Amino acid sequence: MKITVLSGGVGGARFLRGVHENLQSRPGEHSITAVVNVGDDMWLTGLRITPDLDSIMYTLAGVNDDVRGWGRVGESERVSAELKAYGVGWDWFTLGDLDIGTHLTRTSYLRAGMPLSEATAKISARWPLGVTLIPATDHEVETHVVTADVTMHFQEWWTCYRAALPALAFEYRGSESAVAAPGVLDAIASADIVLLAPSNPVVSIGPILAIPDIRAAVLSTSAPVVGVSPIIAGAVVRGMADACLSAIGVPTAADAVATHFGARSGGGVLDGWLIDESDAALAPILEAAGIATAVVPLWMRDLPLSSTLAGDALALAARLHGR
Ligand code: FO1
Repeated sequence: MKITVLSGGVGGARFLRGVHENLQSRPGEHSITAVVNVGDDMWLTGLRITPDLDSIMYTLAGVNDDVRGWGRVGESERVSAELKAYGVGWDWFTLGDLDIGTHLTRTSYLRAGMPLSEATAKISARWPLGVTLIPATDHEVETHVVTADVTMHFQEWWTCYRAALPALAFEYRGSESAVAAPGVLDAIASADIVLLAPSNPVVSIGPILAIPDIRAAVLSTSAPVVGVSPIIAGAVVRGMADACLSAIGVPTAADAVATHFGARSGGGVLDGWLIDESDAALAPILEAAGIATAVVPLWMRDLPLSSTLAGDALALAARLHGR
């Protein structure tokens, strides 16, 4: 089976680990490709930082700091202390020493003229991830947040202000002229199943679908497109998606996010959507909107639960494939 997953960082990484674990237990050949958000990316102290690609890579490699949710386990911050002493970088955004090794490697490849997708393939080859990581685009399409007084990089809004400054809008800068990275369109067109990870709909999945040829590929793929709600019982699972959703006028509810993505039969991207048992009452609304719905436990508290959730998503897709 060929699975393609559109994914952000932390929630997406856990889901991808579940997809990989679930396929391990199935007979036959399988491949998983993650099309990863680059909207969080930025240049910092001369280094190109790609948080979502790194969260997924570290998680699948088993070296992620699962307590903090990002960066490397067993990290030290000696270089970061020196950067602070020199007054460079963002003192509220800590680059760990091991993490800087990744950023230096990536930046050396980029400086040598290599596109991000090629640099990512070389860096992620260090570990047997079992998933091919491709950035959505090789263009630097960075998400910026418009607030009442200033427009800032997403990372500053998210990490420095903890999304507490009301966001008026989100800008995916340069998305309209960006193109999919090599391998992305084929991964979507030739997939048996396309999954939307339970990532932030606005700042993780949104920037991916804002790349015109990626959205077109999702709309036209013969594979069923199934998403997993990042909202359970009207609340975000982690992160601050509610602050993002309210900014674009979408209620923080499992059905509202699905209808925001839209049913493919109505020009949207979804054929199916997974919601938590606590949201079971929303299923008829979604079915009426043309989005087939599965009501299953969505909490990914451990790897077995993540694998079960992945299996539920694949089962809904299989049911739809027959359509
Ligand atoms: N998040 C924080 O809350 N504080 C940090 O200092 C921080 C540093 C950091 C460094 C590298 C990296 O890849 C991620 C980092 N993050 C940090 C998390 C980051 O904000 C998130 O991974 C995503 O960008 C938001 O979804």
